[in-house]
Amino acid sequence: MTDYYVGKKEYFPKIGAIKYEGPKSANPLAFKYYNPEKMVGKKKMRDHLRFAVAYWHSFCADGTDPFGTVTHLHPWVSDAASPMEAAEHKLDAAFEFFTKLGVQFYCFHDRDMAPEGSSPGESEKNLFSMVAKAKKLQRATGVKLLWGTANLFNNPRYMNGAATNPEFGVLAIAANQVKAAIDATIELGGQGYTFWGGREGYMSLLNTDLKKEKDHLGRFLGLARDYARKQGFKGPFYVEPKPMEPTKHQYDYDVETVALFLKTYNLDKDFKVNIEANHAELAGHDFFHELETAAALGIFGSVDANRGDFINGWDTDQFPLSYYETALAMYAILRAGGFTAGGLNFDAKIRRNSIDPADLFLAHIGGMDAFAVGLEVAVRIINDGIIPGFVKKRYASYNTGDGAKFANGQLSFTDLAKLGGEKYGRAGLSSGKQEYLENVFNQYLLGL
Ligand code: XLS
Ligand code: CA
Ligand code: CA
Repeated sequence: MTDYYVGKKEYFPKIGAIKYEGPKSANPLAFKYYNPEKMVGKKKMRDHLRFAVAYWHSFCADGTDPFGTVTHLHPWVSDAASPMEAAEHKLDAAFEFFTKLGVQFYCFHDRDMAPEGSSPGESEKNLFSMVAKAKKLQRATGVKLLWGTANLFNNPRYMNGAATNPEFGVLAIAANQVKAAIDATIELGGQGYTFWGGREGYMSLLNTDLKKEKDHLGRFLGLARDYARKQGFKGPFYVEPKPMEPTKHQYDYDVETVALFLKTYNLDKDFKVNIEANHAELAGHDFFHELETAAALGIFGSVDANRGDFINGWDTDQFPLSYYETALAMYAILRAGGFTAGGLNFDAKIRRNSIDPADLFLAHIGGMDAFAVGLEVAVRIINDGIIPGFVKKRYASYNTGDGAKFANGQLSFTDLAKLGGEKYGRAGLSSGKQEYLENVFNQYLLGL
């Protein structure tokens, strides 16, 4: 009896189920901090973190970069006689990996799971034949779909955009593709559905009617939502902010921009954000900023857990490793109420020269351990109340007296000005205590 799935062939034969062995373990293929069954507060670690594997990076990407060809020679591709057979083998390999790693969820694009056919109808047929297999594997293993999405960026027809394409025909084909991806997500019990506007943006404003494109995108998302709701889909829709790449400027630039877009097109009741750490950095923010902003605007949904590189400014999609970053992230996520339908999806890839089968495991183990540490640090910070208490106290003047009247909307601007002129001459001279708080935060990293 094994506690993992193996199809007709074992794709990671030298690796068994990854277990928690504790911080002193020297076994690289073991968790040092992620102990799925451990209770942290009222929930098990696994239920706080809701880890997902990204199908595209882990099973489709082959190490190709702009300067070189394939370095990851996946056995699930090389042992197949046709693209559909490769897709089936890939699904077997993926479920073997999910269950050996012990994650509860995965995420996919339609084209990750099944190859595109020569017509929209054939593509849909391919997709649904793979969805049937995925459904069986989900049932057999208990692994669930965190979210599904459509790849509206790879095919050359999307070079000028999908829902923002100047040509109506492309928008219609995109709708056909999204409809099938939504149907597939529903069929697989997906907990959410994501839109990432890969090519929804512009390369030059000289050839772009920006207002028209945004209007079309808003209408497209509204129609897709209405369709999904009609089919009984109850989960959240996510827009995933990214400021640039592949376009010079993407319409879903950052959380704040997406929030305004959602409000403008009446999408804000059904849509939330899927925040990716690396995209936050590309937007000139940090991960913590984007999470806090989403929480403040009531649109926090899910997370693509990864990181960029300190010294270069592109989407390197590396696995998250910094305890400081994961602690800040979990501090924001827990205070936003934690995950409901969302989770931590490792939208991250191993490097081009990481070619051992074990490397994919090692990368995920590192990311899962980093978030387990972040979770425990954040829980301690919240429970002790020193940092949140400081912030609360900092705003205490709005809880009573004149400040409370202002907060409750009981003061006119003239009232305010009068108070300012007569009563508060000495206000404002108090330290923000940033260095103190940063030091306290650091202390928690090693277990205050
Ligand atoms: C690309 C995006 C993409 C989305 C899903 O940069 O991160 O992978 O997460 O379409
Ligand atoms: Ca992403
Ligand atoms: Ca990315």
